[in-house]
Amino acid sequence: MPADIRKLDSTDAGFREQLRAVLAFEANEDEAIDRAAADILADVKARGDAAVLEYTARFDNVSAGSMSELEIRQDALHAALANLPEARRAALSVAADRVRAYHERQKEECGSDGFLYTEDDGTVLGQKVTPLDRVGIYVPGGKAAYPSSVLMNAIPAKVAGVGEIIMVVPTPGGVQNELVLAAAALAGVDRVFTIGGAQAVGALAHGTDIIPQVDKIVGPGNAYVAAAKRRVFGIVGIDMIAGPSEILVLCDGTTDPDWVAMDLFSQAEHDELAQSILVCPDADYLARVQESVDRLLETMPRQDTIRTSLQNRGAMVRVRDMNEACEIANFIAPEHLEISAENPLQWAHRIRHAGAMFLGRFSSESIGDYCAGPNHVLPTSRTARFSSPLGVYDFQKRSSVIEVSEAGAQTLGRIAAELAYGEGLQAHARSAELRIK
Ligand code: HSO
Ligand code: ZN
Repeated sequence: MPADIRKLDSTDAGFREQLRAVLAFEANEDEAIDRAAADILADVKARGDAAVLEYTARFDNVSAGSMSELEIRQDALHAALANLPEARRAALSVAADRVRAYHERQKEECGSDGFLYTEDDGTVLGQKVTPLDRVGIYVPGGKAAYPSSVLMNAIPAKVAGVGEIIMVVPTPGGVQNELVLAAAALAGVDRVFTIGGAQAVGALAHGTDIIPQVDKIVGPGNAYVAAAKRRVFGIVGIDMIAGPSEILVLCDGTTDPDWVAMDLFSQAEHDELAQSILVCPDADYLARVQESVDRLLETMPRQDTIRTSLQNRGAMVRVRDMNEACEIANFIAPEHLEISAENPLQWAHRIRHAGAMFLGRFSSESIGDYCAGPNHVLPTSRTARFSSPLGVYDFQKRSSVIEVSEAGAQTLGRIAAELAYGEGLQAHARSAELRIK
């Protein structure tokens, strides 16, 4: 059965409206789910481990007498790594090394040592950068349990210098994902608990007798996890609430259509709401990609998910030229952007909004998903207009440093006092004035 992908043409009068309709996505902030998450959080806050154990028994069908039984110790994590088939272990460790190397470079380039400078009168100003003390990483269980995401979340935290990394991963029916545990070992995760859902988020946010309270929770999860993360934001930091994954391929019509079709599939197979869009100036080429889609789809184990995703949210857009393709990319601000073209750099210069850019026909998004090195946790749902990939900087914070010299206290003190009187704040004014000779 072929996939009926929507076709758009930028020369059509209603094009912008049609494009908006393709992009429209209602984040399902279901009230009932939010209510349920709130109740679970309150219960976990009040009753700690006992509540988490009860929910784990109810939702994951895993019974334990105490929370300590749900901790997977370091030796078990390392055994999972050692027991992997050789090729899998080698691939995972190359991926981990490359992700680490990239984030180490990121740490250097982002000036993570902060800065200090001295003014003429001896006043010193600066910024101190400090890694977070303790971070929680949520790893989904079941269908969307991705070992690669363990690497992508834990390694930048480690590189940033986070003191302790606590991972939670539900194990429905008690089934552990060995590759997830192996990835935790490689990434240097400190402790792992087999809990999930809103109860795990609550445990990390509030702390229990056994589970340490963290300062920030990162990682994707289902609607309950997302609702819980939203609710604990402020008590702890959170990363982002990720929407379905997206790819936008800009193609000049010179790439093998099968390659492009498979790139669209690679996103579509994630879930039925994932979005794959192809933009190209050549109508014949689009038709050839559609042929590839129809032929290759039959060969895919996840063809039902791919077909539904392509039919629901996919599109092929014919544009006037590659300049217009770039303009559309900036409007869409996709999570992943492939520029599958000759001389991709000439187009990349025009791109302002994209979570990650894959340049040239050899740069498949899938390589970026696993092992290129940059992070695969990226802004979705057009948030690349204002946010960035997960990185070392998400696991650090900054403090301002101010050391006013005696001479500085004279000049700055007068300015501060003047402004304080203007605001009617006497104590502020006097505090500055007392230091003036
Ligand atoms: N494309 C996903 C990441 C992923 N792909 C994990 C495979 N495993 C979101 O960027
Ligand atoms: Zn992927």
